[in-house]
Formats: sequence, C-alpha cells, structure tokens
Amino acid sequence: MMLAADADQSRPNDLDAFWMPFTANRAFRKRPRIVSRAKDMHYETPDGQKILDSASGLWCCNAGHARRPIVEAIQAQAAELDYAPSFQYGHPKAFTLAARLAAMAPGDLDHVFFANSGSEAVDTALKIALAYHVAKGEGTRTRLIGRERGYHGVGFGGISVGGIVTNRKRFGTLLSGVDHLPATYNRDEQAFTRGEPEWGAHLAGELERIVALHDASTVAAVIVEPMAGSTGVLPPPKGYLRALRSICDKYGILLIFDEVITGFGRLGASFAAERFGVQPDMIVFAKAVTSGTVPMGGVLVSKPIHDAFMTGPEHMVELFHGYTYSAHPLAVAAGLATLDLYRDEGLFERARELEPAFADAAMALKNLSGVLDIRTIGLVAGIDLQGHADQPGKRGFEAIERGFHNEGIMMRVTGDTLAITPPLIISEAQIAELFEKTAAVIKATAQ
Ligand code: PXG
Repeated sequence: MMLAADADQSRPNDLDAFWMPFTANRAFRKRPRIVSRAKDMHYETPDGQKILDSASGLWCCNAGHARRPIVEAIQAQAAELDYAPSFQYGHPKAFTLAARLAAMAPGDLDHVFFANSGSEAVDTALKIALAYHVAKGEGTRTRLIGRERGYHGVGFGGISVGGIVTNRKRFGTLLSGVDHLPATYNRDEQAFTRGEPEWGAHLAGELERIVALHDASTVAAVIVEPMAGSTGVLPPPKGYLRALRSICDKYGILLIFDEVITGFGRLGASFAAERFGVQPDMIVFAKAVTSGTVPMGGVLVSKPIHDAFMTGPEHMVELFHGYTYSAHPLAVAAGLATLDLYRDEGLFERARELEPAFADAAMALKNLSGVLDIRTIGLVAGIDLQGHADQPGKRGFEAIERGFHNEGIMMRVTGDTLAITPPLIISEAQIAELFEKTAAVIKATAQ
C-alpha cells in the first residue's frame, strides 16, 4: 500500500518492504499505527497526536523517552569512538559499565558478558551453563530445563527452553534434551492477586520429578523468568523461587533468572532476584539497561562460574563465544547514562512507592465486562479479557487498534491479555489517565 507521498520524511510512503516482527502485517498495512516522535511518557504520531505509552515501548524504556542525558551521551560517544572491537581489544567505558552492573547485581554476580538483545543474552547464558559443566569435568550435564509459558526470546535456544506454543510449533525439533516445569498460574487459586500469589510454591517440586526422570548428572541448568512477562504477567507464587533454588543446589544444577523484563526497576528493585531475595547463578538482562535507546543485552555471571573458565594457557581464548557488537560503544555509553539517570532520579524506589497506587488503579477495573483476572506486581499489571467466541486474540487485537486510534494509548497485548508496564517516571495523575483509557478500551471491545 502507498501512503500519500509528501516531503515529510517522517511519514513512510511505502509499507510493503518492512516485514514487521510479531505483527499482523496485512491488517497493519490497511490501518497503520505509526509513531514518529517520543518524549517522556508519550509517543507522537506524524499528525501530532499524543499517544500515552503504557508499555515502555516494549518493556524497555524505563526512564521514559528521549531523556536528555541519555541522548547527549549517545551523541557524544558517536563522535568520540564510534566502534571498537571487543575481541582481543577493549574500550574504557565497557569495563566501567560491566563493573557498575556487577555492583548493582546481588551476591557474587561479578562478571558481565555483553550481547545485543535478550535473545542473544539467553543463548549466551545457556552456552555458558553447558561449557561450565564441561570445564568442571561434568560434561554429561547437557539438559536444559525451562518452563511452560516461559518466554526467552526467539533464538533456537530461547524457543527451546521457552514454553509459548505459537513461538515453537512451526520451527522444527528445536534443541534436544530440553524439559519444562509446569506454569505457575491457576486462575481458580490465584485470581485478582496483588503481588505474589499464596498458591503455587509446591509446583517448584516438579523439578524433583524431572531430575528423577533424567538423573541429576544429565541436567545443566534451569532457566525461568522470576516474573513471567510476555505470557501475560505471572508473578511467582510465594516461596516458589526459593524452592527452585534449593532443589538446584541439592543437585548441582545452575539456576538462571531471565530478567530481561524484570531488571532495572520494573519490580521496584535493581533486579527481581533482589526483590525476592533469591540468588541465581546467572542473570540475563537487556531492554532497560539502556532504557531501550540502543540495543544491548548481557549476562551477569557468578564468580565461581567465571573462574572455572580461567584455566589453561593464558594466550588461549577461554570462551569461544561473542558478538561483533558485544559492548558496542554507543550501547555502553547509553547504559552508563541510563544507570546514572535511574540513580539520580531514584526511579527504582519510585516504582516501589507507586506500586500500591498502581495496583489499586488496576484492580479498580475488576468489574468491567469480561475481565477474568487482574495481576499486579511492581509497575506491571496483566488483565485477562474474555475473548470473542471462537476467535482467540481478536479482542486483544481490537484493544490495540481501539487504544491507538480512539483513546490515544499504546497498549501491549498478548492474546486477549493486556500487559501494562509504563515508564517508571509515570506520575500518579498519569496512572489514573492510563487506567481510564484502559477501561475505555475494555468497554469498547466487549461484546
Ligand atoms: N527474555 C525475556 C524474559 C523477554 O521478555 C527476551 C528474552 C528476548 O529479548 P529480545 O531483546 O531478543 O527481544 C524477552 C523479550 C511483550 C514483549 O510485549 C516481550 C519481549 C519482547 C517483545 C515484546 O511481552 N520480551
């Protein structure tokens, strides 16, 4: 389809070439949703309509949009050092950012391996887990355990340990030797819970069954999101993560937290590991490390895992893994400026302080037509809507369209579930506005 060609370069005139990710491309081309500017809590369309960002872009712009200190750091870095290789060479800010992240992370997560996205970071963590066991002389530990409804990006590693059926079913046999824990959600037991549900810690015990089936000597690692995000916001049951930790300890299995969504203040702490008081062996991060401004991901790795690789002749590469853009200067500069901004504006504390008011505002939608469940934690809410008969995902899609074109809100949807996850700079008045708009969308899409 062609849009009217005009001199304004901010308006695309041909929507055909870009095959959009995770998008209903044909419907989009018929009725595009295009934003061309952003500032703080809002996007702006080419026509100048303001769109409230209820999703931090895609769970990444935790500091809000186009923040001056981050913009300026990226501009300055591009002029000073555009690119430097990280294979066998280094640049100063990469080491500074790694040290800052290690200092933020709980316990002995003292080392950082940089990637460029959550998917790459997940692959990195899984590969480190496998190679670690080899380094320790336990190379039979090759199995990876994920969880049903888990999302770990879209690489073959991530979709193999992930548990979202649509992301897996068309893509062959995936990695072998993968098993899955059951999802932790049960609406009958947990509906309309704020924070961690009381019910469900016992599901961690399923790991015992999986270990008994395969034998601990074949299991390398368990990977879970501390709060499952993409599947529709599932906070962990009370005691669940702690139970997983102790079973992993019992059998020498590594525990990886995928904190691509939960990292950097989303749950009112630097990492969910800190909020829940559970120490993983690795943390996968991405997204908000640069507040979404420049692609970056990475893995925080515990000292014992890192040190297990630091053997052999010193001229030898210790881990045969890495990306051309690992620790890219622009991403690193953006990361440093972002961490400064989070600290200077106290944004993680702000998320913690706003959590009760945010949960109240979300739960107030409970009695709207077709609301089946609402879950809240940190500055996140998941709202399950009754789908239209025999058309799963249709109501969710209508919510996206209705929100954008009629209510001036960017909604993030998975199936018929709304996931609300605004920038941490949101004001109390904007929380009220956000849920008013959400209520309008829910009403407009009810049948
Ligand atoms: N792990 C987790 C837990 C994620 O949420 C990834 C890995 C992959 O990250 P990359 O950077 O490769 O996309 C993610 C990504 C949504 C949504 O609306 C969530 C993600 C991405 C896009 C949309 O739920 N999470």
